[in-house]
Amino acid sequence: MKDLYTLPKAELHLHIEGTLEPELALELAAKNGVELPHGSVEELRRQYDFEDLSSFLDLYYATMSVLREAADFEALTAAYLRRAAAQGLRHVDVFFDPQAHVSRGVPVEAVITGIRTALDAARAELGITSTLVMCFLRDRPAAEALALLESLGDQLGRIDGIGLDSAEVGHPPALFAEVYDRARAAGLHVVAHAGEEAGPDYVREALDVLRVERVDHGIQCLQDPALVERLVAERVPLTVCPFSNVRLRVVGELADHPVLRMLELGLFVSVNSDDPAYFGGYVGDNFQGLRDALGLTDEQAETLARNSVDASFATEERKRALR
Ligand code: ES4
Ligand code: ZN
Repeated sequence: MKDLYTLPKAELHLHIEGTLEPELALELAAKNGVELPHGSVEELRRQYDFEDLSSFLDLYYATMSVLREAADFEALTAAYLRRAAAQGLRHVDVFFDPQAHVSRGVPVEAVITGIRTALDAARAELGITSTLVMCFLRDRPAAEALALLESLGDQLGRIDGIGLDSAEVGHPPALFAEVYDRARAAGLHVVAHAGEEAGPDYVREALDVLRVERVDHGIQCLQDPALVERLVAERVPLTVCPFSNVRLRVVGELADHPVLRMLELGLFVSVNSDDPAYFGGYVGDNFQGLRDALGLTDEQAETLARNSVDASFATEERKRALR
């Protein structure tokens, strides 16, 4: 059987703030004089029993308050990339949530500089290529997202795409139509979370109104056979996150996860870790979990890895090298 940890792959759905392990969170809290509600590694980890997306997001936003300056974002990203290399990752499209930092008084340039410095170093040091995708928080006003995008100035050239995340239900994609129009006009890649907790309508709206290139999660498409047929026909990539879905109770247990069924239906799926520090593992761990719970075959693993490269924002030259 193949070693799923050394199988070369790409990660397309990874929130860099979701890679903040308790040890680093506490170290940065002490350095920056930030008080966390949970004062030890054990106490922090005990909070990782989530009811749903919203209960996770509360802890996620609270814990990331320890990130204050560029060096913190660089340390966070560098630590992730070392783990990513050990999980067989050769390319990553990294998400970050600028509004969660700007709203605490951290300048967006500090966030981008920190993350980019580590991403650029990883190219030479770890052989990992990357792009950077700025996500907007859908539970904040679209006007705020638009204002942030418009205010980027020089920083716009340091990001490769935009995404849409945070609490999904009640915050449909169409609210962000103008933001996406501007981003596409600026030549940025466009993706959005849709069909994680909300239903097939959100997936359809992300495609029709935001004209996304990939759908993050998307697993609720299974409720709608006509939508599945369309996603197959249009070869729309779905960035599926098995551990995340189980931890956030979107799916009962890993043995019930539909990702292999989705593959058999002809959907263009990849396997991703979402917020690996919170959901029990990194991308190789997700692959291994699928083997243990669902009997993922070597052939299925190779298809998933190949899909991750093909659906990534790596250059065509890089994709060829990784196939
Ligand atoms: C997220 Cl799992 C998930 N869903 C939506 N938004 C997010 N931000 C970070 N993780
Ligand atoms: Zn996500």
